[in-house]
Amino acid sequence: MTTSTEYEPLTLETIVPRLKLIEPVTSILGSDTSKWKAAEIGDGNLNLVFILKGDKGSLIVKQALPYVRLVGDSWPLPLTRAFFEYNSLVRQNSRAPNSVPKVFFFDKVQALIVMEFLHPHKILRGKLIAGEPVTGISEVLGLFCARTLFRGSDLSMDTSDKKNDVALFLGNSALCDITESLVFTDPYFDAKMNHNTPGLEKIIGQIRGDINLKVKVQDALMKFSSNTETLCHGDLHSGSVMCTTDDTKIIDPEFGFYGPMGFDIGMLISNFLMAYISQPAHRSSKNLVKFQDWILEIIIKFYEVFTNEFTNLWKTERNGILFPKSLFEDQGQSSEKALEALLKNIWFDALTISGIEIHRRILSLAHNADFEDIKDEIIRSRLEAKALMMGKELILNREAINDTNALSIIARRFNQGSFL
Ligand code: SR1
Ligand code: MG
Repeated sequence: MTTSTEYEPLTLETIVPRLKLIEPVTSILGSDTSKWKAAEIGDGNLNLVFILKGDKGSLIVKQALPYVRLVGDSWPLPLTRAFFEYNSLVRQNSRAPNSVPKVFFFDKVQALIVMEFLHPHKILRGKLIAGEPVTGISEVLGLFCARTLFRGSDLSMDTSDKKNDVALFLGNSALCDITESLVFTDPYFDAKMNHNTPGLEKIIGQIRGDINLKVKVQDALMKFSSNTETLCHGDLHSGSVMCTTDDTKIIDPEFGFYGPMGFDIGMLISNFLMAYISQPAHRSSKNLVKFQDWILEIIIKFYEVFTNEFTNLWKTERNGILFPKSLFEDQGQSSEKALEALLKNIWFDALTISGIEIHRRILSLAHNADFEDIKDEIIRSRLEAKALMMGKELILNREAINDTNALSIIARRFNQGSFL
């Protein structure tokens, strides 16, 4: 327990006295608290994040603030998001072992999670900007998505457990509200907190003026808000993945919610696509093509691993109420067509989400460093224009994009194109 029974944000001065009586903390750091050193390392949009080092080891202490850190206390946000992050981490750890940080301690009142310090891991987005490849990343991400999405759904879970969990996670409505506004709605009108690179106005006009596009985006929002297919990570962008040269972990599931299977997949793919399109601003021409090719290979391999593992789980762990073996295999009938149709739906949902995520990262409040770090506004707007147009294509013409090879061809086309 921390020393205070009422919520109080940690500071560099209070973190040691407040955590020194927590057994899991002392057993990892060592009991000589005079050796403990703390540093605040949070650079995300929402929370406080400290690293705490002792003579025996190190830990991460993450604490929710009662407001959105990016904006300040004018935008209150419930502390309960730490509870949902903790519960998501527990489920992800059992469904996709070794893919998320270990949790050592959770304090609901303090909205505080003590977890494994991933070292020498770096945020994937930074590595993509720096041109640093990661071995095995597609496998980890593909297995993580297949296992968490399949095992968190009615394909696998006991249906009353699933319904109770859906009810629990409905409480994370404030975080869903952020996604409903910032991701699905704000990019498509002149919302208050929006900002964009100068020069994009004509393209923004095209996007916001396209009724068909807005209808498709709202269809996707309807699925997001109403379709409780599975427990999604909820914010699976390249800032929620940490890597070394050969290890990958998934972090930060505070946006956890029950939603469509394609949501996490689409968000992840779009972050690789944005990394791909933004590369010319970060690489010399000598290394550019090779690294861009690597990013597209990652998308292809990730989705192949995802579908293979999802298929494997379909065959071996399909014990829920959906597509039961009693209706197919036990009748001597194949369930392959059902699987194929489900995977197709997931893919099309993912393409739509990819397009939307690209739009929001360039037009809404929270932008990506992939583009935001480009100092020259002319270069940035040219690259952002390619991404915005590609996003539009993914949303409007998804039926023509059958697989990741077709998606790569489209990415290459928009990378070559000029839209300003
Ligand atoms: C106000 S929060 C902005 C964004 O940061 C988080 O990582 C989510 O992506 C959210 O949309
Ligand atoms: Mg986050």
